[in-house]
Amino acid sequence: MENTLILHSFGTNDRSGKVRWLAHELGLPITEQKVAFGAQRQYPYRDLNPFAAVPTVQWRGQTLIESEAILTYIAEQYPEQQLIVLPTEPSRADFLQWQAISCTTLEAKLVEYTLAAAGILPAEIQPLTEKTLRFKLRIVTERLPQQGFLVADRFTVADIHLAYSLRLAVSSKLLDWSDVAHYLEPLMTRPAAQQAEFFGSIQRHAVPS
Ligand SMILES: N[C@@H](CCC(=O)N[C@@H](CS)C(=O)NCC(=O)O)C(=O)O
Repeated sequence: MENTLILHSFGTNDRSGKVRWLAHELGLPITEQKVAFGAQRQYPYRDLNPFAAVPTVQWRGQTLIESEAILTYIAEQYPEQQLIVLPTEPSRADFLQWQAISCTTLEAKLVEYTLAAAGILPAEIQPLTEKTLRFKLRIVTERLPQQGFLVADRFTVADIHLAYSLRLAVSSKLLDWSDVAHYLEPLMTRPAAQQAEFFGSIQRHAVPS
């Protein structure tokens, strides 16, 4: 199909989940190409993504890498869906700021912390990053909206990026579920998030005991 997005990923929990969620929001057909762990460092995969990481997307004749850029680029192709905040909108600065907090300030450190906890990366990473992460996550939770979305009174890709980091923070016990439930629960009910199985790793937190 012309609009089918080919998504290279390890599974549902890596950053490809953000692309998968967006694709479902937009109703884009997805063809999944699973990458065995380790194969991302080999050819032919590195012909697609020289940086040896997932996600990689093939879409409309282009190869796209870097999840933040992928989400922005795809969302921009559907301006009527208003999934990004435009330079002409009053909330533009807030939108860029939340994206940067999620993708730059939090995400890489959280992924490393989680992988260290799982024994995939050296255990020393955890004590080196924990204090900073706990501090920054506390500031984020203080700034979360009491209800609704991060910016512009609508769902945007900034919510997808932050939800990815918050999900990692909850599953690695850097945050309590109660700190973020009011923000994440409405996102978890979105059909596209459920189709993408985005919150699978923390679903049990949302089920009342
Ligand atoms: N900034 C990149 C990071 C990509 C990244 O590091 N992906 C991880 C999975 S979430 C990966 O492929 N790790 C394998 C490796 O580093 O060898 C993005 O947002 O796409």
